[in-house]
Amino acid sequence: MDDLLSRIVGIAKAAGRMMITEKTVDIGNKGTKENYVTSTDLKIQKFLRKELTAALPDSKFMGEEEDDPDVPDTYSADDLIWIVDPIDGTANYAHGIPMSVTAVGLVKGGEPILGVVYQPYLDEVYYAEKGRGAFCNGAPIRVSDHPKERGIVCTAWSCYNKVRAPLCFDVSQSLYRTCEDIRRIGTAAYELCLLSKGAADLYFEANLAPWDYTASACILKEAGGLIESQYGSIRTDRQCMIVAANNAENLEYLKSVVHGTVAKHPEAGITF
Ligand code: LIP
Repeated sequence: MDDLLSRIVGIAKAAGRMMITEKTVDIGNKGTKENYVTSTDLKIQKFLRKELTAALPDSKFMGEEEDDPDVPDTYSADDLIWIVDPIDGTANYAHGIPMSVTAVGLVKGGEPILGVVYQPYLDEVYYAEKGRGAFCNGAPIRVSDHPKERGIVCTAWSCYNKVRAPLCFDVSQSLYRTCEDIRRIGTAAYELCLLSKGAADLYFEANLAPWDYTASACILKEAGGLIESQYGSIRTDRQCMIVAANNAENLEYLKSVVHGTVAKHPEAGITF
């Protein structure tokens, strides 16, 4: 692990530990009742912005809880941009379910080149740099070789935009007939790390923000997994539908199910 990655792992762990150490947490909502933001989100994000931009002085910062979280037009493709979710799984955190992570991704030219995801309740830190492998707590990790019939599917049902819920439930029903089982864990960043270590095998979500998947996309690719969006490759400058799998055969199967189901749900507003 080189000095920069080691420093970022330390920063992500210090940030994630705040989920456990914060004793007074103010819980608010943004947009819908399902979309929480807490005082801990804001505290972690402030800490990450300070520490990450200090680690790479010329870098830019995009965090979920920024006033204007989208990538500002002033960011050029060559910029190094931190794409950060201070708490991924905020609803779990707000409800006292010990399943949320801090996710830190770094992109250059729109491509993830570094990813760190820390799950403080299990003290698990997943990390990768482009071209240098993926790890969990220092041990190399790799996707499974499970066929789809043994596949554990991680997914969600669009709780922030329930117009898309029928699409999501139909995708789940189709996958459930073939795959082994389904898990809805509530943090995309962590679920994609489960694929990276071979504990899960396929992933679908109708709409995610770049901070939900950027860090984990780097980790998953380095672990031998595949991740795409409706645009083909994932985009880090806009929200995406995300499909991911442990191998090409299972990704093609997943895409065939998703594409066929999307065609039956024009109300979801997803186009390829
Ligand atoms: C969450 C995702 C999760 C998704 C939720 C939400 P947040 O991110 O990680 O997979 O189903 O709707 O988007 O809002 O907790 O950072």
